Amino acid sequence: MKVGIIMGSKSDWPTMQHAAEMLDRFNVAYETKVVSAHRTPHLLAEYAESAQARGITVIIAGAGGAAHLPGMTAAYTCLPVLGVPVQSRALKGMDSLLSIVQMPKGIAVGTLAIGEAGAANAGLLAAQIIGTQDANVQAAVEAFRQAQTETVLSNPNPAED
Ligand code: RP5
Repeated sequence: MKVGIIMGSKSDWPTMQHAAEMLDRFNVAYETKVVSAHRTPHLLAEYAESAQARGITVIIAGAGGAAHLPGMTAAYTCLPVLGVPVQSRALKGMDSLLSIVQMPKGIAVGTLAIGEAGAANAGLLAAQIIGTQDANVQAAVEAFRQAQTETVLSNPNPAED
């Protein structure tokens, strides 16, 4: 089982690499590719339509501005699509967020937060989805969460380093 990480531009990679890093943490295989909804529309259709046959089970799609990529990808495949709004310069990612999150009824995109946190959580959510079918991945996610909890509990004083 593999995750497909796609993004509208190479300039999205500093954000989207956080999804890849999260998947690395859980030993989940993935592929990465620049696929633009408006610059390479035929490639987008071909990528999304062939994804399942290539062993992909979840697609993470990140884009900024008028961010059509996650919605158009979801239109071409029944695989779950997780959308990451990349922070734009002009509107700080509010444009990306609203254009990804406001999908009309009938085609679903799971929208994450703007920017790095959204990309990291997209990787985490993809691992959790895969974890429903893969006990090793689920155990790795549980261990990650346990370590996170322990870090907080063992550092209760906010004024201490
Ligand atoms: C979108 O336009 C991309 O997802 C990117 O976030 C934004 C800017 O792209 P570049 O002009 O940097 O290629 O398609």
